[in-house]
Amino acid sequence: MSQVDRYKPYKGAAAGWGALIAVTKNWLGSENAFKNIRAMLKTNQNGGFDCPGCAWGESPESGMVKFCENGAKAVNWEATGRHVDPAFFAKYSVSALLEQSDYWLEYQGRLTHPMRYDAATDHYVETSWEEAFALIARHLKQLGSPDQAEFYTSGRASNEAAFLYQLFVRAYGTNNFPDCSNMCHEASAVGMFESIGVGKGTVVFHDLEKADAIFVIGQNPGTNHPRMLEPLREAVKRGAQVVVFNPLKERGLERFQHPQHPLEMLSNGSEPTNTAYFRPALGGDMAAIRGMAKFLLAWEMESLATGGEPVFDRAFIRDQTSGLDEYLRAVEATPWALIEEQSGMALSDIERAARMYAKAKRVIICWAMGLTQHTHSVPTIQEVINLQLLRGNMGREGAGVSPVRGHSNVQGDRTMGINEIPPKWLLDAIETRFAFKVPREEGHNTVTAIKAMEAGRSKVFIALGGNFSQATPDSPRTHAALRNCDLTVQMSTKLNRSHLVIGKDALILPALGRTDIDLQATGPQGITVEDTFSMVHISHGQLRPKSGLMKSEPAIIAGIAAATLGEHPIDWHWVVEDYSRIRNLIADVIPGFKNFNQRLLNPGGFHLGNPVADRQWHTTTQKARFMPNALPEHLVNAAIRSLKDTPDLILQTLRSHDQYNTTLYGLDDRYRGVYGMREVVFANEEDIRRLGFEPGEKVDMISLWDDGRERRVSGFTLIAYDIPKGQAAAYYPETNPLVPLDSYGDRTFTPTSKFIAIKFAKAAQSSVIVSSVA
Ligand SMILES: Nc1nc2c(c(=O)[nH]1)N[C@H]1C(S)=C(S)[C@@H](COP(=O)(O)OP(=O)(O)OC[C@H]3O[C@@H](n4cnc5c(=O)[nH]c(N)nc54)[C@H](O)[C@@H]3O)O[C@H]1N2
Ligand SMILES: Nc1nc2c(c(=O)[nH]1)N[C@H]1C(S)=C(S)[C@@H](COP(=O)(O)OP(=O)(O)OC[C@H]3O[C@@H](n4cnc5c(=O)[nH]c(N)nc54)[C@H](O)[C@@H]3O)O[C@H]1N2
Ligand SMILES: [Mo]
Repeated sequence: MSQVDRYKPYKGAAAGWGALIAVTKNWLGSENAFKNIRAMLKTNQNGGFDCPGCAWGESPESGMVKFCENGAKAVNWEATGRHVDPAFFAKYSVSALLEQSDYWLEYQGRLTHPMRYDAATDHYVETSWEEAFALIARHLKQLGSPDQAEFYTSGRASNEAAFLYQLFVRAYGTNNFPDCSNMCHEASAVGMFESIGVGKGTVVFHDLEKADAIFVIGQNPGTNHPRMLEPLREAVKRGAQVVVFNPLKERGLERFQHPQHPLEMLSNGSEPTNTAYFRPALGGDMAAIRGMAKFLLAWEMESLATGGEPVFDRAFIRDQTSGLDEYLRAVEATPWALIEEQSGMALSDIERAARMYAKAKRVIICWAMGLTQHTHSVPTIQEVINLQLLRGNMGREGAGVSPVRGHSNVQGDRTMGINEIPPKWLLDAIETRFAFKVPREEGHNTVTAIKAMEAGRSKVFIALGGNFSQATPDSPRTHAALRNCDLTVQMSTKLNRSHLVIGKDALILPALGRTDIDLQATGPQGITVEDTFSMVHISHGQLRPKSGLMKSEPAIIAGIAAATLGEHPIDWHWVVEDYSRIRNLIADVIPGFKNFNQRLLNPGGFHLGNPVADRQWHTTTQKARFMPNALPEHLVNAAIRSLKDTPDLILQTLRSHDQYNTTLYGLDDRYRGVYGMREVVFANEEDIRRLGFEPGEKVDMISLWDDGRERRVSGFTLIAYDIPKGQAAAYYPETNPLVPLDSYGDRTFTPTSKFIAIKFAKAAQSSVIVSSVA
């Protein structure tokens, strides 16, 4: 295929025929077709397993088959017939594997045996579980302080695994919990907690069915939460208003079609009239929403003057909130010109959005990474909440905020105590329940963990899932930090680059996944997860594991804990014989989990409850707080920390349709019309020509950050795309070398992956894989 053939704009609707064809191809390509079709029918069903894809939840009563194209990919990817065993590692040295692409590595199949790195031969060799546990214990015990070890978690870990993990790590003596959510929804948690006293979404599935308007900001559900298309389509059908803020025209948000409705698929989806699509500048949402608030304020003043219909919910504001005056002063003080400049939107569009907002009695605002991966993400999210408070859209049916979570159990992991800044009540509860002391100091997040390893202050890195070396920013720097460790340990299902970018000693520990039958001493076990609506339910794997040597995550953690802690008040092996024993411990320590085991018998699980639903505000003022943040002074300066250079464009890094974070299922991005390639950069044709390039040409991208390091990726094909001027977009993780480690959100440490100031340069060499950066 020529470069030109590889880019063909997609005409269909999201979740239509293209999705069906893709699912079928995926099934047939998995080498396990028939078994997996049976498994798919059990996805998100009572008695079946929770989809290992995204954290979207379901209406508890809906009896439909609940999976989507990308859920099918996730299941098939895990349930592959291929495997990576000792013979594979005998064949390939680590250096040889480092030459392979990320796609190739994971494609090799499931990890089946515990393996230890042998530096003398540069190969992994088989080891026993006992030896592996003993090696970890030896390393951990010889550290000068427990704070010299890092314990990473990726959001697929079950509640049971996460709870045991944090319990072990705290018993060992540190709060170093770098976590994928540091790179994800951290800003939602920080911003919401301060404003309304909870760090999670305030709505449940049924609220989406009641809303008069749903705003979807900085999120691409057609790819990343496909099951969300169903309630969006329902909303459009019943005449509710759907409003999108996204600089890219994402297909799943333009046309609304039922993912599993054949008749509708024939019509190829209509573009309904009760939807609106606004295209802000990157990082411009706070200004846009401030502008909407400014319109609401003007209309409220008018109604006060004329005695007309109130615009604000005055009773709600009086009884439930604090800080209105100061907030309104901040709104008044924000100049219209600054709003226009930062939002990248015409004031007439902001006014139109404000009218749709004000017309709706019940509004839900959803968001994802387009809001959370910026310097000013916390004030942006607080501005979303401010807007909602003006009209009392909080703590009532059909209204609220929904930060749509990423990984299928990332929310549950936090609930279970994976938190580098642990709340006091959690530590107290652990000490009350168990006879040991836990550390009280704050631990490391993802960015500070990388810095500690880089400086040699941390020497052991242990990962419960994920792909730390590729998901994190500043790849060459992060890789050097990992290589600086004495020991790196990965509990994983599939081979990835984090098994190759390693410390002096390294272990691969093969873990069971969501689809696998998890057999322990008392029989097959279920694990639990919490979805984005705070529903907790149980999941039972359906497929026989590829090898008898794989262990479940709880069993691996118990093995490490027992070897490291020796004689201890917790009998680690006993609790994993029957996971209801772990759940009893959870019930004793974590609020909301009383009678945990019994409540799981309820089909669909149970809701954890949300104080906001009862208009209880666990904030410093005991009210919902208006937060009077100022707009950032200058978006671009913050991004490059210097006035010396002006960027050509601002780059956002995002997901294609064929990937799950660093896992690449394929090289296509169907809805954006890209086939068979990932090293592409989308830009506006006028920008491409203004900068002296042609569409189809290859370029290097260099990011601007004033610390004397060059950050460059090479050989990216320029695609002329429908994207606002001044912006570019390219896929993660290939562009992670461009994200400076020190460019992170205020108060969140979340890398600013959606706002990178870049320059283009003529391609220096043909394409480079992130991998070869050693
Ligand atoms: N199939 C699949 N599903 C997934 C994942 C996956 O990789 N594949 N990942 C999971 C995870 S961990 C997560 S966190 C979620 C991620 O879900 P998303 O947040 O949808 O993921 P991204 O691809 O990062 O998309 C960001 C979207 O925000 C827009 N955007 C970027 N910057 C801005 C901005 O400044 N303002 C506005 N208004 N919009 C902006 C982009 O154009 C894009 O549409 O998905 C989860 N589900
Ligand atoms: N530039 C840029 N960087 C980003 C982002 C971005 O938008 N742009 N997004 C960020 C976000 S939102 C997130 S959440 C992070 C994701 O960061 P991570 O969660 O660390 O990365 P994943 O790619 O999801 O991890 C994939 C690996 O997890 C392992 N795995 C899969 N399933 C299981 C399981 O059930 N058990 C175990 N033990 N292992 C399993 C497999 O070995 C697989 O290779 O990346 C962040 N990085
Ligand atoms: Mo995420």
